[in-house]
Amino acid sequence: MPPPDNKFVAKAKAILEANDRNGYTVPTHRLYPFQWNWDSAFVAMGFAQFDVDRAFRELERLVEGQWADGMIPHIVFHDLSGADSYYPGPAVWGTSHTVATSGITQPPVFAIALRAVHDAAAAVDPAAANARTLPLYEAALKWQRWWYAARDPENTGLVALLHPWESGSDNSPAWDIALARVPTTTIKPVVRKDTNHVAAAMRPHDQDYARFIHLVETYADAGWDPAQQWATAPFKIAEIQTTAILLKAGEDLARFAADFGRASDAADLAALNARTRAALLAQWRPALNRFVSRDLVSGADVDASTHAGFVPVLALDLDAPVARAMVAEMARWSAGKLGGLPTTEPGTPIWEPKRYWRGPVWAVINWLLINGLHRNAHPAFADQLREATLAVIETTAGFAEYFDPDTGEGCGGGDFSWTAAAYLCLRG
Ligand code: 9WN
Repeated sequence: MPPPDNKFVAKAKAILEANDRNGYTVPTHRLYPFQWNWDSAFVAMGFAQFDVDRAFRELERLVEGQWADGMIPHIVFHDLSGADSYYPGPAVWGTSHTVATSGITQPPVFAIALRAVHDAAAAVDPAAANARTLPLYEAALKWQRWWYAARDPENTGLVALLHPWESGSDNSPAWDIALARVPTTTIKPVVRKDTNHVAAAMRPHDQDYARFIHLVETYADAGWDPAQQWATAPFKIAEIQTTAILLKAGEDLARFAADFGRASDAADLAALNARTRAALLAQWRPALNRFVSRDLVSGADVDASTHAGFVPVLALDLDAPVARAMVAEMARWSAGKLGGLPTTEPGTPIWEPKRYWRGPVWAVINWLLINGLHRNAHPAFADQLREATLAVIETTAGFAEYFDPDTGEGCGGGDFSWTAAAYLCLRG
C-alpha cells in the first residue's frame, strides 16, 4: 500500500465541506439533495477525523427529524429548494412532522457514530464531550426502543423492515421474492428523477419503483401508525444487516449508559442486546457460510447470496470455525474483484456488477465488515478489504457512490459524502 497521500485526504475533506448545507451533509449534489439517515452517521465519523464540532452538528441536525414515537426517518427534508431534483419528495410521503421527513427509517448506525464522535471529542475535553453527547444519547436510546416496539412486536430479537429503502440496499436481490408480491399499482403516477442524473442501467427498474411507491402509499393510508403498518404490511422482512447494526448500536448505547450512570437504561439495553444476540446467531446457515434474513410473510429464509449475510460479524463474537467459514466465503466472492466485497455473489444469475445493490462494491459496507473482522480476530482479511477500498478510490473510481468490481469504475453519483467519510476513516 502506498503511504498516505494528502491529495486524497484533502479531496475527501473538500467533498464533505462542499456537500455541507448548514450543518448537515447531502449524500451528493442533485441526485440526493437532502439529509439521509445512515449516510449522516457515516459522515459524522468522517468529520470526527478532523472537526468534532461539525461531526456532532451532523447528528444534531438529523435528530431534528426525530418523530414523537422515537423513529428517526430515513430522509429529513430541511430545505426544499432542491426538491425538484429528487423523487419522492415530501408531498408523496404525506407525513406530519414539523420538519418535513419521509415516513420510513434506515439502518441505525447513529449510535455507533455517536460513540466514535464522542470518543474523538473526549480525547480533547471529556466533560464537554459528555455534555454534547447526552441529548444525542437520549435520542438514540429512544430510537432503539422504537425499533423493538414497532419492528419486533413479538419479541423475537430480530427487527423487521417494511420497505426495501429501509435496508439502505434498495434493489438488493434479497428482496426479489418478497417484493414480487407487492402490487405495481400506485394512486399517483411515479415520476422518477434519479435516471435524469445517473444511467438507468445503474439504477433499480421502473417496476421496482412502482412497488416502492405502492408501499409508501399503503403506509401513508395507515396514517404512518406503526401498529397499523405492521398489521397491513405486504412486505415484512426480519433483516440481519439492520439487526446486526442495531445490536452494535445497542452495545455502544450500553457503554454510554454505564458511563453516564444510567443503571435502568443499562439493564434494559443488556436484556435487549442479549435477546438479539441469540436471535442473530440462530440465523447462521452452515450450508451457505452466511447468515440469512427471514421473510415474515411467507416464513421462509431469504437465502439470496448478498453481502448482508456477512454483516452480523460486526456485532457478534463468533466461534472460530464459524468466523473462518465466513471469511473463506467472503474471500471467494472477492477473489479477482476490485474494491472489496461485491454486494452479490459474482458469477451467479443475480450478479449485475453495475446495477446499484445487485453486485457493485460499496465503501461503507466494506467499512462495517472491516470493523467486524477486527472484532473477530481476522485482521489479515480486514486489511485486504481496507486496502482494496482505498486502492479503488485512489486509482480508478475516485469518490464515486459505488464501484464496479470487474473494472474498478466509479458508478452512480460523484463526489459522494459517505465514500469520502469511509476514505478518511479507513486511511486513518
Ligand atoms: C432511497 C442516499 C441513499 C442511501 C441508500 C441508497 C440510496 C435512496 C434512493 O441513496 O437510496 O433512500 O433514492 O435511491 O440505496 O443506501 O442512503 O445516499
